[in-house]
Amino acid sequence: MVVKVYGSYKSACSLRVIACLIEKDVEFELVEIDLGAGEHKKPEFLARQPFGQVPAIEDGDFKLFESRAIARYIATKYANRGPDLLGSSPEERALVDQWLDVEAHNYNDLVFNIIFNLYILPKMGKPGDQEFAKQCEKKLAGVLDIYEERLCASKYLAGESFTMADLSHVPGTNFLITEVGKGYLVRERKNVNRWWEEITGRPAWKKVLKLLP
Ligand SMILES: N[C@@H](CCC(=O)N[C@@H](CS)C(=O)NCC(=O)O)C(=O)O
Repeated sequence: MVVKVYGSYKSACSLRVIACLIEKDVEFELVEIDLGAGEHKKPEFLARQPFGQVPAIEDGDFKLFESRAIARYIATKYANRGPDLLGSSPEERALVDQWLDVEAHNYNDLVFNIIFNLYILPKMGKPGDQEFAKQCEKKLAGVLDIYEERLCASKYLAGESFTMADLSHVPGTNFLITEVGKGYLVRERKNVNRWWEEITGRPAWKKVLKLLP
């Protein structure tokens, strides 16, 4: 069964799902939603995702939205295929969940606000809020200092193997580096840099990069 992903290669949240599908070697088809044209706010898409945001998926008759929930669903359904992204013992699973929650609640918004104000708004011909972006960068540096400490003690965020917690960070951070030139936030932290090289050097992420416009 081919999983249909309603999203965009320009969206970090869609890439989170696509990276997971590729890690798990699950066949998928991207149904491109044109964000520039506001297709995600039209009734047909709102029937899939009532908040008007990509991505959403269709796996046979089963429909789901929210990128992290989708990624967890795929990793659970295809647990016996590819790397174990969720952990096997209750403790391993809890650590994956802990760092996934950190990504969702302490990391993602800061990255998004920097990209939104320094890249997306200017691209739309609107001035971004430079001061707000600066404040977010300062807070993000503080979060990355905590990551540096964690990654000094373990190879990956949730322990010694690559999991969903690491994968979930990749698409947004990639945009932060490539579109906004904030790679120094990673490079200037020895263990964060080592981790970043490791998680973006994976064959699955290299395949994602080849799909990008
Ligand atoms: N929590 C949602 C967030 C989805 C999200 O923010 N999607 C962005 C693209 S990465 C989007 O659709 N933005 C357009 C909008 O919010 O109008 C998820 O993880 O799926």
